[in-house]
Amino acid sequence: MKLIIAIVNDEDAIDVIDLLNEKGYRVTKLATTGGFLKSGNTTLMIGIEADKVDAVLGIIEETCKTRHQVVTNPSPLSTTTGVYVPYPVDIEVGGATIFVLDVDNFIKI
Ligand code: 2BA
Repeated sequence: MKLIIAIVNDEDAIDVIDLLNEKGYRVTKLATTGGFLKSGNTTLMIGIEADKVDAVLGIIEETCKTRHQVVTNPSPLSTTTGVYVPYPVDIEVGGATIFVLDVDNFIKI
């Protein structure tokens, strides 16, 4: 048994969940927040048999798209005055960040 933990963009979450459900995979959706951007993303937990991992990763890959996001960081204008001005930085947010964990016990009561 494996547990896939996939952090995906909010905008892709519904599509990937729908597709996973259509193919018979069960999913738990968590509303999460990225530590760097401090903005919302979605974490999916998917428990599956080991031989289904590649199929699930394929569905995530085909659904979740990489995006560019511009964040505004404060930049020191002068170290002596301590004045900060914002400047835009382009960052690439991945289609999905995925952890595949081994699960020893899967219990349903
Ligand atoms: P955030 O932490 O909000 O990060 C969003 C994007 O900001 C990252 O995209 C990366 O491009 C950039 N970024 C993050 N930390 C950075 C840093 N210290 N310096 C410069 N740029 C940085 P992704 O790497 O695709 O990550 C998307 C989201 O996946 C992250 O949102 C976080 O919620 C999660 N994540 C990524 N790697 C993780 C890890 N190793 N452990 C736990 N969560 C992770």
